[in-house]
Amino acid sequence: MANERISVVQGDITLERVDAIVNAANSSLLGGGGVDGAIHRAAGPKLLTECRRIGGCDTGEAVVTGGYRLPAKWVIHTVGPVWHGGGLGEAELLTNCYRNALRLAVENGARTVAFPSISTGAYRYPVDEASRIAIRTVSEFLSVDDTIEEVRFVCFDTHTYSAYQRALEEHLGTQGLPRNSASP
Ligand code: AR6
Repeated sequence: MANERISVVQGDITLERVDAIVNAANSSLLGGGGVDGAIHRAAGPKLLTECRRIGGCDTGEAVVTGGYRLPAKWVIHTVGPVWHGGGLGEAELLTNCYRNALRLAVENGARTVAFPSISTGAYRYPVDEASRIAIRTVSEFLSVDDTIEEVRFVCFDTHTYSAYQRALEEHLGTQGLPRNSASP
């Protein structure tokens, strides 16, 4: 079941022991604040060197680098959309971020992947909407992929954590499948 491979936790993504963590980067790939800054600090300077070599990444796209000093073997950098009110294709771009990041995870053989809440910090995407897109897109991806064993949403603060939990519960509800329900 795709949904049983999705979990929501509260914490710092740089500490996650998964094959790949996803970075909410900007299109320069040269680092920044928020989760991007935390990932670069924890990975060490060689991450920036590799990002510089790649040269940049468009909104909605994703690129992969090594994880260097991180517990994760890979960092998948994706660039979320800046929220401008929803009329500039933000939902589609955010969907592309999750899809393209997971596609790269599969191509590199990652079996466990951790995501932060892309675009809901400095880029101001409303977290209720962003969390629904994140859960739905990952669930759809996992329903046609059987190589990824776990996708973990790592939420930094309580507000974000609650939104993702709610989005996951709602998603399970729309599918009429209670989580971990026993078979009759
Ligand atoms: N672990 C998990 N989540 C975190 C961590 C962490 N260590 N630190 C922050 N968050 P943001 P964006 C959460 O702003 O909105 C950067 O400067 C944070 O609380 O990091 O996509 C880039 O360079 C929030 O819930 O990413 C770009 O310029 C979520 O991560 C720009 O910000 C995303 O917030 C990208 O903005």
